[in-house]
Amino acid sequence: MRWWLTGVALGLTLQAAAQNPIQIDGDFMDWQAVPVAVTDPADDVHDTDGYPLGGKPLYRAYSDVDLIEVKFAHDDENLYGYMKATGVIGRTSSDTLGHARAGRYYFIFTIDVDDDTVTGYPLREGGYYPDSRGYDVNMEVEFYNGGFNTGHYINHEFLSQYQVDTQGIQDLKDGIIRLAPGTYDYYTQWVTLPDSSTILVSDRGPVIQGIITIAVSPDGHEAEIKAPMWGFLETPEGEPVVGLGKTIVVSASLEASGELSEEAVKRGYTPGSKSVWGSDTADPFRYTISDPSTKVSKGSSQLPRTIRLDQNYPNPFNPSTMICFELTEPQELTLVIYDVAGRVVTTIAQGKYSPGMHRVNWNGRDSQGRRVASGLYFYELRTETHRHVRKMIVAH
Ligand SMILES: [Ca+2]
Ligand SMILES: [Ca+2]
Ligand SMILES: [Ca+2]
Ligand SMILES: [Ca+2]
Repeated sequence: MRWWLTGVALGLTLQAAAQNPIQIDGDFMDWQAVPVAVTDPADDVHDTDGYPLGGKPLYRAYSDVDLIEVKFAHDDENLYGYMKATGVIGRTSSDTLGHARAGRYYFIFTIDVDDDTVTGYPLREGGYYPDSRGYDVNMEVEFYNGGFNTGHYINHEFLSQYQVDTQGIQDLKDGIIRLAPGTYDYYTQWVTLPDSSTILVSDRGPVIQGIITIAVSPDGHEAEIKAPMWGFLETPEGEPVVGLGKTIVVSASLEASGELSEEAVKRGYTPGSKSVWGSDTADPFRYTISDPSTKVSKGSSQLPRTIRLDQNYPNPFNPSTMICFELTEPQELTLVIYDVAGRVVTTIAQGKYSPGMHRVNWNGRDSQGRRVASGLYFYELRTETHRHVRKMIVAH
């Protein structure tokens, strides 16, 4: 797989082609070539909930959530996040280890996917009081009761619990997210499984290993997360919510219940007995999920939009579906179907195509003529300068 890194601004100069992709393995050599996205002061952890009106929240002595450095990267399919903390990332009290209660710890990347402060919710944390606005979705990991609990996605674009329970739940079943104004309090939270199904989850739920993975360094100070972009689902128009070519704004936070914190010790609490919530957020940064194919070509950032690839119809489908694309100039291209593991299933179009709209039918069979299994597939339209990928679902 090819591999790209992008800094905080647009442009070709920020691409550093690393030799190896990030591995979620608890080893951090793979992050050395990735530029620091943002640094954060040490010892600036604050009370998660207590906001005197217009004032700064209360200080907390809590090194485990004291964020000091953030990095961010991507490849064709995934977003990768890195955080460094003064203390131990993911440490929680555990009732199975004799603590009085089970603690919680959150490793959070909050994303404004449309770079628009009207959609999404405000974050009232960090060094940028009073508000940083516009966050639509999260990719995050919850640690609970001494260990990993879930790596989940969150959509914060609801204005009432009623809206969550009706539209939100239905949208999740349909695999879509609407970009809309939201609040911190109302959200859907889900784990995506490798077969592309989603499970609605809530905090402290059962341990579910979905497609988001995390690894913490042996000393606990560093952690790396991988979140496949397709797990953020699609807009009602069939566009990926998070995808190649988009510019997003990212905010990194650590937050935890703090039964084992220095603050709890300072207050004389019995170890693991009481919550002393604390969180730390770094300044948000803008990040372009550079489309690799537009980057390798010369002067590509100035290229006109020459190709459009539409959502297949019908979708989900059985047994066949139509894929439409439009060219504004003659193009040499391939249209290839991949399975979720990235294996080529079949090539359904190849050669030189004239300007205009083209329709290609796929009969749901691989290159050997065998009917493919139900599930998620990708179709990729590739030319010398562009590459577009969309998802589709075969449902027998
Ligand atoms: Ca690694
Ligand atoms: Ca900090
Ligand atoms: Ca937004
Ligand atoms: Ca901070």
